[in-house]
Amino acid sequence: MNQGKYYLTTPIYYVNAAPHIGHAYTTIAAEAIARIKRLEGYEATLTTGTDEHGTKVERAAQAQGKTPVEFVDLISNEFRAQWEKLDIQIDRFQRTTSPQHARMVNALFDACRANGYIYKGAYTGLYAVVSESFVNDAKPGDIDPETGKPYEEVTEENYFFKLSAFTDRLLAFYEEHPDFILPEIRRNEVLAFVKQGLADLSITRTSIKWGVPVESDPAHVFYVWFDALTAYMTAVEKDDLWPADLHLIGKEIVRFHAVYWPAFLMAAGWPLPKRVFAHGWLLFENDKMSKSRGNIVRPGPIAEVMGVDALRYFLLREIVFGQDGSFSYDALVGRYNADLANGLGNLASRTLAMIQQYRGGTIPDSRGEEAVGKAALESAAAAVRAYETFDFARALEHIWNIIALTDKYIVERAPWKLAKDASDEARQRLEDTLYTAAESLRLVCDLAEPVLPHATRLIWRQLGLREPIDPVVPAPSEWGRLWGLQWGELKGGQRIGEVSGVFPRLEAKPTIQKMQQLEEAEKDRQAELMGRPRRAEAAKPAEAAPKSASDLISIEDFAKVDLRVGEVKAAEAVKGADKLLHLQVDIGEAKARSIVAGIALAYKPEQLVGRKVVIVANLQPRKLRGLTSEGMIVAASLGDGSPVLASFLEDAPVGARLK
Ligand code: ME8
Repeated sequence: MNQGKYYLTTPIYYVNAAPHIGHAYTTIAAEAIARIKRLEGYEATLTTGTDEHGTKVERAAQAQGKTPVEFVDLISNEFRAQWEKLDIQIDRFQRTTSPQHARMVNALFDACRANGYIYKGAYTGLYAVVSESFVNDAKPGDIDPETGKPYEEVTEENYFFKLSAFTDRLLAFYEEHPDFILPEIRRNEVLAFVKQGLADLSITRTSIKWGVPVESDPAHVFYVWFDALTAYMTAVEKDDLWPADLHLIGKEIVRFHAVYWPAFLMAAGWPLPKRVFAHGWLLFENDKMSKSRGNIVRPGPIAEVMGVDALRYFLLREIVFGQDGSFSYDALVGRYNADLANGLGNLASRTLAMIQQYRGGTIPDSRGEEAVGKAALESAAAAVRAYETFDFARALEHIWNIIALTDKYIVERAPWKLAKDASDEARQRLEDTLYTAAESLRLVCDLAEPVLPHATRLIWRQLGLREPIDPVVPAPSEWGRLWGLQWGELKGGQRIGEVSGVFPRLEAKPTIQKMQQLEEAEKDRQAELMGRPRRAEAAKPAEAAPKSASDLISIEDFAKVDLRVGEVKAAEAVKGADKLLHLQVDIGEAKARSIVAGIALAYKPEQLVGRKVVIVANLQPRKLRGLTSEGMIVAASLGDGSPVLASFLEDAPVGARLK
């Protein structure tokens, strides 16, 4: 029954943020797919890892007084430890700083170069001097917030990849492999992007130090994606598992996986991965959860309070795989109580308790109720089909349908009444009923195992099945037997194990409070790990106050700054600039001032309208992103750079001057 290998990957996560629930989402889904594939008879191998190069990492290390190596070791270990804590079974953990990886990246480069797809050229871009890096999303004339001056245009020599040569070959490839990019909406996006024609890609830098050196030209290091994507191959170099059967990723990196990566491999003449599946985003309060937005939830506290399986179930049941979905604590506890406590947990405890009570803990010798068996197997087959397309939510719906129909059947049969009837017929009906309930429970556990690996093992043991045991958990050589999906596999006469509850009901309020408390502690711990000050310390002044007389200014100097009370009349996001908001601020003049402020990560536009703020009203106007900014909004800058707007305890009239 061995179907051969199945190699799948998660993204190789950046070490510029500690792991959060968004990373856990992909990793849990990938691990569940690995389990599904094992049940289908494949020898599945799952790779995850950490993407550890680049300027941002170098700077983060520097800010902490650490070498890049010390810093990346720390954060990479944090990822590895997180997956261990969540008991996610990872087969390979690939770091981009490993020596084998450097060899693999160079091998890919050399192969592309030998085939004529690499050339040296000049790369010109806007350069941020302080961070020593090119700024990808700036336009000429944009101001570098770190210097207050426009970004400089800098040209450096880079190696380029001839991506332009692959437009037609990629389109032909997508045509021949309609399932290469899933879901379809992502495929259409990629097709539209490639059809516009592709520009060549700069794949090395001389301005960056922290990267994989180009062996044949060590002044250069490889630039992020050429380095990171290759990690998928490094991880399995020794096992001969390439090409990957599946790259599971978030939708924001589909272009790198579905355009650049196959083009690099085509250029090298190496085999291409078989599929890229891009899932949606986990949203929190309707916003993408991300480190830069700071609206992150960590998986650890949820697993600690509600259990790992509750977290897995919520993520895979609540969010349609491929679409965006929201995380909320209320929905998490709601799902848990409705589906796990009242659903699976209740079916397990009532079934096992009845077998204990009415049959002294022995599974009755019966084939069970054929009609229930038939309906259950139909749902089971539908669940397996849904799993095959990674539609976890649908699969779980079908599995829970088996629970519902079994619950209904138990209520109709009323075994508690049958137990009081001494007739042979009632006795037989009771045996059939108990067997049916137990067999349904066994089937549900077989099907739910990829999502609920811990609870299902617990229930199997309570059903008296050893672990691993046929027919429930086949040995690796028998993988694939399981989803033959039979009815009547439980053996009559078998003793059940010790019965204990799975998924006890949880009271929402204290459960949520507990998770939120742990979340705060975890946030602090991670902040410390990442070298950012804790929130309480973040208020410390970033720079020391001036000490010598020559550092002091006169009152006249201060009077030159025209500070005014203003009221925000309108606020909106600035397209293409994550950090900027465009405000209209009334300072008592005929017309409201147009002000572009770098506060979008800390404030939502709707929070600002109607709010009183302090404005520097006599700054020279300047252009930002094509918008004129006629003033500056005053804010305290916390240690991590996040702003807190200046405001008044008492009401201050619009236009009043601060002196
Ligand atoms: O992009 N919702 O790494 P990264 C869902 N190093 N998934 C989320 C998420 C959210 N809110 N936030 C993160 C990189 N993810 C590169 C990858 S691969 C060769 C290099 C998950 O640390 C999702 O899988 O920014 C997303 O694609 C990935 O984390 C981004 O991780």
